[in-house]
Amino acid sequence: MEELAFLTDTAGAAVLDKVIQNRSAPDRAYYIGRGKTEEIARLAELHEADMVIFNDELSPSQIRNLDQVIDAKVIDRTALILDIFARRALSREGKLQVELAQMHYLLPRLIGLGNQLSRLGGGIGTRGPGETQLEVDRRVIRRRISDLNKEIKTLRKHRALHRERRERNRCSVISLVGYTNAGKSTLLNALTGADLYTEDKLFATLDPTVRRGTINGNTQVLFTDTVGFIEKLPRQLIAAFQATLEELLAADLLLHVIDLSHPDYLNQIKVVRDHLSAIDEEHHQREMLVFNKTDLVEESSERSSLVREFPEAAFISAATGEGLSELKDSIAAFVQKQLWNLKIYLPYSEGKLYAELQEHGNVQSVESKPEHIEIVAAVDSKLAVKLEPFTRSSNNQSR
Ligand SMILES: Nc1nc2c(ncn2[C@@H]2O[C@H](COP(=O)(O)OP(=O)(O)OP(=O)(O)O)[C@@H](O)[C@H]2O)c(=O)[nH]1
Ligand SMILES: [Mg+2]
Repeated sequence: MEELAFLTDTAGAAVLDKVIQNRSAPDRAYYIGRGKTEEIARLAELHEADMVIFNDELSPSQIRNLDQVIDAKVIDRTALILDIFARRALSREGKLQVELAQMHYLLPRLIGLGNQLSRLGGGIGTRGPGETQLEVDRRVIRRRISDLNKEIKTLRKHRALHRERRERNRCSVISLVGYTNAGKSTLLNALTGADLYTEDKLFATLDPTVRRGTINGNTQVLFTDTVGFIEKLPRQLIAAFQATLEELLAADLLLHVIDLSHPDYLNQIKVVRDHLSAIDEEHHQREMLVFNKTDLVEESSERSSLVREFPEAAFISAATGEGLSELKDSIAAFVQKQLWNLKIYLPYSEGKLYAELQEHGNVQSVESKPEHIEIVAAVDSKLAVKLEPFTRSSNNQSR
């Protein structure tokens, strides 16, 4: 409920009152009990509230029934989050993805909405003979869904090209993931000197961002930042953002950023991990926990039990810079582990390979001997395969 209030605030509305009902199961007709519905109706009137927001997704008929008793607009958690996303989306793809989610949310809820569809700005086609307005509206929405899917697909193809180019550069990709407001964008800024938008509101970031960064002097990596997760993230949004999320998870390393100052951070870890598992079951192999906002909490016995439970985790403050250099060391160590450290005895005739090694290998030393060049380098597996014939000893540090 605290989070719902935060979401409401983020959407630009003021919270007047909160009502909680304990029930063993939601009521089919009203979600809450009939008596509670009347109580809320009276409260809404007393406060002159414009809106009543429920902290779960309501069925179309529940919204309709509640609407008849309560003299204020009734919306659910899903509609609220969709609204925030719609305000936050800046990129073309983000906007299309949010609209797609909105259309999927709207489709089963058209009954009883009457002519409200025009509110969405979607042009309603001419009514065919014998068709009800509802059928026309549904047809318009289905067509819009299919158009949106097509357009998103085209944009995605374009992005795949970017990805290829990135892969050719053989840069490790490190994605920041985590609960919304955990400090992902702040951390990206701290790691790369970027200037991303951060705010003490939910879903400040919606569009994926990539920034180049250098870890400990010579290791080039790409950092990506994108939308945060939340409990009960509307499935329409997950579906619409699926491809973006999959791409994000295709990273070499996932920095799971956690707001240590949030009272519910342990549950937030679980929520994020559940979302990640739904996209990629193997994600935990690449996950590194980063407990952020240490400046807001006192060193406590809780901290030492966290260290015991998550020995690999980093404790940082993206705001003050505390722990950042240790985090960078851990990232560098991880990236290094992805590479093969080779001692290469390269004949002088292999000029092309030598050039490739200089360009893409992390060359540590070069020594010219009469019969060959001795090179010590950390290379990725692709280059390691090519170098195989000229390698005598190699320590495979691959994960
Ligand atoms: N005190 C303190 N505040 C922080 C720290 N890191 C981030 N913040 C604040 O936490 C809020 C959220 O930070 P963001 O970087 O926008 O968080 P995010 O994870 O990108 O959030 P979304 O994009 O909304 O999902 C901002 O007000 C930041 O200034 C930190 O280490 N200490
Ligand atoms: Mg952000």
